[in-house]
Amino acid sequence: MVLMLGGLMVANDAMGDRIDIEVTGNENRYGSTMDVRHGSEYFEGLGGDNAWFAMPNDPDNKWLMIYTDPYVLRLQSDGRPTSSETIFRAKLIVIDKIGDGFTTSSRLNLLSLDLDASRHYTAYIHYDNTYAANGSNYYISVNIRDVNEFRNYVELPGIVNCPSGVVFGTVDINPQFNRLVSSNVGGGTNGFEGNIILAYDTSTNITLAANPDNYLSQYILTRTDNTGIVSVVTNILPDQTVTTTNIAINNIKGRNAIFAVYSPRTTLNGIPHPWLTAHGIANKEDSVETNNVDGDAFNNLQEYLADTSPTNKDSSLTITNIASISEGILVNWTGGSLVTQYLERCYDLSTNLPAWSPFFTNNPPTTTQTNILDTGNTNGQVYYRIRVVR
Ligand SMILES: [Ca+2]
Ligand SMILES: [Ca+2]
Repeated sequence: MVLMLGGLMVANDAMGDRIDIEVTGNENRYGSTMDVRHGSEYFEGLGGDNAWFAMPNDPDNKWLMIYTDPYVLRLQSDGRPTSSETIFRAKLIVIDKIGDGFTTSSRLNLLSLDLDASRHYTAYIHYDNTYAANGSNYYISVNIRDVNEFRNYVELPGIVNCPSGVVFGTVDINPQFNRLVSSNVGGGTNGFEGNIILAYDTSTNITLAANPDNYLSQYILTRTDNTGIVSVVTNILPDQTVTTTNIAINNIKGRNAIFAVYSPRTTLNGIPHPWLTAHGIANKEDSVETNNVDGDAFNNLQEYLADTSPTNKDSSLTITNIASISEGILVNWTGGSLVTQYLERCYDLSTNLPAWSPFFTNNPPTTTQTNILDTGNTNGQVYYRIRVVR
């Protein structure tokens, strides 16, 4: 009787005889014993990997087998912590006691029972070209559930003249949890943030909601399908109209991630609505740009570009004093703190394009009052200006 206790069965066809290898759990050796079935016979408790050499009833003295490294285990309840997502690797090896090299057809059986409903199991099968009948490297990734639904095995290229003990291929089984990871940047919240584990092939949805004065400017949905193929869908929403949306994520059979970008809404020329709100200005129409709330010499857009306060007339980008002293010319100005300021000079304002030349860069954060001594002036008459870049 074949006992299948919820393990992974791996098998190869050899010379028409089928050798099935069932890997199941055990409490003694990292939860492992190997039970072997050859044809209709079944052998239990052969222990570790080297027990294969002693396996009875071997009519050809040639077997294909799965060698496990570093130890055999079963997927559902092996010796690893239940949270483990480490990859299980099986090596494909020929055991050939005759020694003339092994030539055979080959298939890999992936019979799985009682798989964890919250995981997806991707098998990455690699086949070395050295002994492959088709002369090529072979690589395929399959979803074990899908293989089981179809016919339980993956047809592999045959092997030719493969010596005993040579690893001619590998099977990496990746038992990852079915996750949805949610994150964002900027002013807004996702329906949840962090990551959750979902049952295989279920669906969920997530709400993306921008804070007031913000909008959803972009979201990226990354999905890993049931064979490990990653697809990325990027939605860029530049028109500032989407403040809330609901994203449905259906048929989750792998890792999924949603990343949202919430950006400040802005006026026509770029005043962020949160900046207006922070200064107590309720008007968010484009016309607010040319308003001058505090009555200084600058409108709201100019105050934003200089990072000065639109509600304080003493806060503005202004040269407050120019004094000629023995060491040079001292220039004093006021301004904001978050923009780059360039102190520039020129010697002639009579042309259409005065030749302004920067000679001092004030990088943010800047002090709101700055004094700079110009020792590079080469002319009797000189003009100064402050240019800002936000
Ligand atoms: Ca003003
Ligand atoms: Ca002001």
